[in-house]
Amino acid sequence: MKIIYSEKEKLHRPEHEWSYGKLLPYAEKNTRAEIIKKGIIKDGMKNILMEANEYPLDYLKAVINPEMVDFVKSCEELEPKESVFPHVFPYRDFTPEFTEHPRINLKKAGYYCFDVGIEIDKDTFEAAKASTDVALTGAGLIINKQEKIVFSLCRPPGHHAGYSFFGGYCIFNNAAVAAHQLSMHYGPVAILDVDFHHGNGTQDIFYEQPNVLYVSLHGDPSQFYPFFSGFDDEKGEKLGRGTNINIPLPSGIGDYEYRENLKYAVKQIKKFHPQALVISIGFDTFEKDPIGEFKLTTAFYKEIALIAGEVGVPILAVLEGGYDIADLQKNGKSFIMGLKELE
Ligand code: OKP
Ligand code: ZN
Repeated sequence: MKIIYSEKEKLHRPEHEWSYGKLLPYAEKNTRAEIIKKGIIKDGMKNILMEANEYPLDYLKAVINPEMVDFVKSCEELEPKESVFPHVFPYRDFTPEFTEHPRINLKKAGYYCFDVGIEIDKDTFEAAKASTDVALTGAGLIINKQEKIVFSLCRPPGHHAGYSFFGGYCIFNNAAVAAHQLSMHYGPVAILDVDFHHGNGTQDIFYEQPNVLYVSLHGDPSQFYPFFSGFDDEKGEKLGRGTNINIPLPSGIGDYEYRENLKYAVKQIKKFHPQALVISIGFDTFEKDPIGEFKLTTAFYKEIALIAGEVGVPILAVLEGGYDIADLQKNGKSFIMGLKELE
């Protein structure tokens, strides 16, 4: 087993996010991945840590709109105090393709942005790219048959970022970029998303793809972010019909109810016969998380790994959310202990 990290991920550190008309401190702290990494060192497991390699941008552009990737990269030229934090969102039926409307001021209008929970500055690209490299390095170890179990400490997270949009703290979809590589080299891949929120970006990227199954357990979108996506009648389209499974859950559920639903999800994944499993792991399902509204306990994260392990294929776990900074290290460790048992 290996745990992948990159020091560069910390570079992206917005100060604020808008939430229901209030300007709040940015909840997605830049130390999130590092906190889990420090726990590994503290527990004497330094030997399983590995720094990420760098991959060409083509790996991202295989599943992300190349124009959006280039736009985020172009933001490296912003002034030190300048940032892209739009409050205008051009509607897509007016501007279906940016190439046809090249006069749009992308740094002002949130053309690629779907919410006000993200801010891009000159350091964002480097950190977001590093986060994707962390996921790709993990996928590489599995593809080359060097490892069967890998945990990529990605941050910023990725599952809200789609083919042509970013938002919800997510810039590039780390899990999707990695899953695509796995599917190219390995055959069918399943993505199990156990973050509190629905991964609308991951769903978007694979919605018409038959070779990647997306299964997500999340707070019911009629009540929780992202509000418009994650309902159980979203099942995939065209060749991807049937390869998208959403399991919306009510607020307040604990280990017991979650376990039942997770077992159901794993059963559906097994029927798909994937050759590899990507887990989008969010710790915002924790009982003390300031954003998520489930009541999972620390010990349960180990169980999540063990239940997912029943699929019986190589696993790439990718970090998504988890905002209770005080307990993130021990929740991360619990999950890692489960992964270790799968080896
Ligand atoms: C990202 B991930 C609370 C507003 C929450 C964004 C939530 C993004 C979650 N002030 N807005 O899925 O953990
Ligand atoms: Zn989340």
